Amino acid sequence: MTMQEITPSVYVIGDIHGQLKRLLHLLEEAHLINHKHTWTGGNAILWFLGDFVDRGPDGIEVINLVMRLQTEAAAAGGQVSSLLGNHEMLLFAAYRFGRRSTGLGSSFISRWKQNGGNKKDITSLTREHLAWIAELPTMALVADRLLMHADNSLYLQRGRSIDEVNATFKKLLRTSNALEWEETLEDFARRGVFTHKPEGENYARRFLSIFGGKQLIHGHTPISLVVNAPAKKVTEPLIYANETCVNVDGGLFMGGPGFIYQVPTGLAAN
Ligand SMILES: [Mn+2]
Repeated sequence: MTMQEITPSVYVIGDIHGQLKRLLHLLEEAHLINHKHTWTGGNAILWFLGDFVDRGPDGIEVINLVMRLQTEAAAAGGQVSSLLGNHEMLLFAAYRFGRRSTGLGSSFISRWKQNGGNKKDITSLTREHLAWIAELPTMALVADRLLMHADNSLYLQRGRSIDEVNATFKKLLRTSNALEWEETLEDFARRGVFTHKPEGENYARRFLSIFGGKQLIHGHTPISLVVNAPAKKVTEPLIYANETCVNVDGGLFMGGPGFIYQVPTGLAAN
């Protein structure tokens, strides 16, 4: 057996925001599912970077699909995993705290609505979904890539290793500390920390030296907004900050066709 046969392919996909049809199309195109939407990816590894819900029509259906594919992929020797996005937290908080306000800003429900909250998502949210969301990691190291939802500095403030950051978020998702929730939602919404030159690259390198990995892969910020092009034209990731960062947010909610990024084997940036 050659290395190629035993090394599974690694795929990463960014923010879906309720665009179930487009996600199904992309997964079929990549031969990760068949026309019956069953996992056909074999031992492939597929990572979602979070933000399944809000801004689009079928957020919970997207989560249902991912949960099912997770089981099917595992049975086939593959893997489907996901990070926690800020929109999963927004929905979770709207469900948990409702009209409550901490005094810092608007209520959790209005914050969620302002960020594209879809009533259909909150009414079809079950305890199983909430339990699944509460277990999602916030960061992961996969094939020498540091995966995180957002191009945002909050991770650094919440731990000094991937395990620490993940533990901090899991703990928060179990608590009813509304103020802490609100502060985290506020922080999590920020973006663009790796974009500015030359500080962006230095910042990315700091992330990689602290958390590990040769390159950082994130979503959260539609590529079309960064490059100032229509989302419809975005069909590939944006590699930037001297190849230390890869943005995979295709801006599906803005009408982008989206894409699945197959992580190149071998080392990318250094
Ligand atoms: Mn996001």
